[in-house]
Amino acid sequence: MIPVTEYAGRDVAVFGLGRTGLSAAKALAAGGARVHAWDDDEATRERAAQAGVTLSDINKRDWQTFAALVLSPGVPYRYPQPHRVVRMAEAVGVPVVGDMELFARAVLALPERGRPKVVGVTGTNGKSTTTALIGHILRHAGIDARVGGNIGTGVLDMAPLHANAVYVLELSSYQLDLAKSLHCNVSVFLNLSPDHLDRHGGMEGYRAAKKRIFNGQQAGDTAIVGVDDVNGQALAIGLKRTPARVCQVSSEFALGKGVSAVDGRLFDSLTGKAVLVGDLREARALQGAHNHQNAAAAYAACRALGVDSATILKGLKSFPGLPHRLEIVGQQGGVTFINDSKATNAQAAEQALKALGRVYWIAGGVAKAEGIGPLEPYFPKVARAYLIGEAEEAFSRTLKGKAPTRRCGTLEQAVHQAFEDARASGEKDAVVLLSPACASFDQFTSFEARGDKFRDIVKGLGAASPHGAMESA
Ligand code: UMA
Repeated sequence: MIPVTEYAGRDVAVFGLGRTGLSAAKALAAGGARVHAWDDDEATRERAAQAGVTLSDINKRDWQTFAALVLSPGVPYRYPQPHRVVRMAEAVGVPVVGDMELFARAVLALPERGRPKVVGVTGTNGKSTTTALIGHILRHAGIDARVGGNIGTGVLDMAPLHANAVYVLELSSYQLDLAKSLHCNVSVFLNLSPDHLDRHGGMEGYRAAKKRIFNGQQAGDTAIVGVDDVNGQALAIGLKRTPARVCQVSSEFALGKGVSAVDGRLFDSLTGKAVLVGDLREARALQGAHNHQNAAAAYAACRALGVDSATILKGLKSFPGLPHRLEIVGQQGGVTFINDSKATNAQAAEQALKALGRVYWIAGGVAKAEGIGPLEPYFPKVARAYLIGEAEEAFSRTLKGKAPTRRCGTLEQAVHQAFEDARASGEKDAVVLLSPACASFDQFTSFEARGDKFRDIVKGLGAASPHGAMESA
């Protein structure tokens, strides 16, 4: 845990008692603050109390007594409308901050040479993989790298600050909105496409939140920008006046200056002279152009931290990958099952459809505004789509006449039917892909729960099958 001493002896409201709120409450209490923790959900409050957090109904408190409100990222800050507690805080001038802000200030409070290095990673897609990949390479290089943030560990739950450590943080737009003092020695911006627009009042607000990752950067820092999409390209041009060194990365273009990974061949042209580093197609867990851009960004970040090219290449090749991202969860009777549950929007599902050949595709859940229309170029690869959840009807309309569909309702039904069809097809190397292009909340508590369920159902197929046990991967 990273104790937060800034509010020692003062009253602080903590709202939202998921991973962020619980870790913030404990870190503040450890630093000597009087914590007033609350959540709208009763069961969550009970769990927090069992975890040792002191509850206090902040709706009934005099807000003038609070030094700050620590808000969880999942609680609406500005849009669609500020949560009640935000309005209560702002009405009396209580600052609203996030856990990343508390972390940022704890770092800044240290003498300069006692500060750890901070690497921030953001983007609409690929940020978890890139964050984990940077952490993996740094550890491989013998560096004390700690990985956390949006990837699943509240930043204040991470190991205490240490001068020689590197904190590699995945940063969501929600977290960046509430982290005005964050200084990243290395900032990575991978890509931008519409997502979470309801929470940012539209695309401009979303873009502005993501761009905050570069605020606070100084001379000697590095700003890494993915330029495979127009938003990244515009951003790279707009960053001309930053004091940080700007490094472009791409899997589409052979850059004159930067890091490129066209067709998987990783080139370092950071000094303006292109040097072949290696072939990413040998990196098992980094298949597909999107992963090649993630790898190029991780390479640039680790170079900025002084790791040599050969060590980085070894780290890229030994990266085991992350669960729920193009994760092979089983193979049976010539059918491979791939769990890409993290694909909660069309852009993320596009990366899977692009990287794979013909697929028996399971999709659906709570659709994003763009639906699956943008995936039309990949519909010819779809042997059949197995639709689940709220999006069933809309997706089946989009696919009508373009790819065969089956409305399945549940994930369980979808997996069984896809398996049956894939096996009956007699195709060599048939693939059943869960890449939903949707949030999971209509049927699951999270994309992780959805992916875990997929893994369990696939395992169950093996047990039920007359062809013997599932080979797991
Ligand atoms: N709550 C209320 N009232 C509300 C809304 C929420 O009381 O109106 C309460 C809920 O009852 C719940 C708590 O707030 O108890 C939830 O807080 P939270 O949603 O911020 O969840 P945490 O568990 O703190 O997880 C957050 C991130 N979640 C979100 O941003 C939605 C996690 O990212 C992150 O791993 C974690 O902090 C640690 O940093 C998840 C995520 O889905 C993976 N992120 C989004 C994404 O990647 O697209 C941004």
